[in-house]
Amino acid sequence: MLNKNLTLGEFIIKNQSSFKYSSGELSSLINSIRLAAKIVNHEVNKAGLVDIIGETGDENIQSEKQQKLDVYANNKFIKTLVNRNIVCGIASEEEENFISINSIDKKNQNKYIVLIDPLDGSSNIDVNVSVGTIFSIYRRKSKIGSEVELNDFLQFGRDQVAAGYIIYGTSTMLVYTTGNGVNGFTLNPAIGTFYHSHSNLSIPKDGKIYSINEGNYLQFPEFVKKYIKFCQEEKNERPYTSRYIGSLVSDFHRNMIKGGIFLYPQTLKNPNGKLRLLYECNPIAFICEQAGGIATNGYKNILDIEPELLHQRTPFYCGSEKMVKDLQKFI
Ligand code: AHM
Ligand code: MG
Repeated sequence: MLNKNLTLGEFIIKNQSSFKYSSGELSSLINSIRLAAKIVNHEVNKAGLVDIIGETGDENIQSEKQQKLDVYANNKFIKTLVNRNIVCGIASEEEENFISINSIDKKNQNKYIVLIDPLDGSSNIDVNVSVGTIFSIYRRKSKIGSEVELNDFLQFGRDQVAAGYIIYGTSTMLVYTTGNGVNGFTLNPAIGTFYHSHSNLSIPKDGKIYSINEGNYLQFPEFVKKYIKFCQEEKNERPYTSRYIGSLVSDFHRNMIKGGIFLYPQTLKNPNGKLRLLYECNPIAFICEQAGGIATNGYKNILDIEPELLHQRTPFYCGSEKMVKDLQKFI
């Protein structure tokens, strides 16, 4: 039952025993993410007032222009997790290589690693449109106490222990799953506390919204073009409408609440798709599945893709079960 007076901190303590591997470590880790999220939220909200919008002049490993807030959020999440000594390794969209905390703290005995997109949809920052943070948590595969290895990060999405996102929108929300349903918490900015606002979130089985960057239409594979036409045709009273923010967290969040499908296909420019498997698609796919939806690359469930690269990309289709199945009929 939803109790809107319950804080995220209280919820984590209350549900600790239902976590798959309950030692308190995962709870502390989610608490650290909560803290960093509040700090980043404070900065995102000041954008426009302080000198934090715009580009840094540098590019990240994906040859994308880094925004000042990208860098700020990346530093805050990494510093919070390192300083609180709560993980053994971190991989980030903004870092070429993963970080092994054991190189910093030789006594590190932690078993979790985190993959994070610290500020997703950052092209929206300068124009006051919602952005988000996406995170994915795994148990390490290598021996506790040793340096983490690439293989600790290249795990199937299916093996995630927890995943979540923060949406810096009209209100700021933290949504996460530990494989036991999806819960959402809304920040009361006056007192800096997240409250349990959404219990056991579920995606409607069918929806009306399709979300895709139609500016790339000519580059889409045939089945995606056909699906878009299917959504646009008037016959059979198909009442579809298009909504696209260009911020994965926001587009997914809306579709999860209202019912819909999000599509980011391969294009000529990005033949493997644009979105990154490990810290964008896998966590969203885990949440999507936990909420009753489907996430696929068109041929394979996202959570069953074997990763080969830290910054691997994939085509991504996710959302309401019926809509994803309708799309797959055109393949
Ligand atoms: P980013 O990680 O560089 O911010 O890029 C990811 C974002 C997603 O949030 C969004 O779904 C997509 O890029 C939008 O891309 P496009 O502008 O090509 O439609
Ligand atoms: Mg991103």
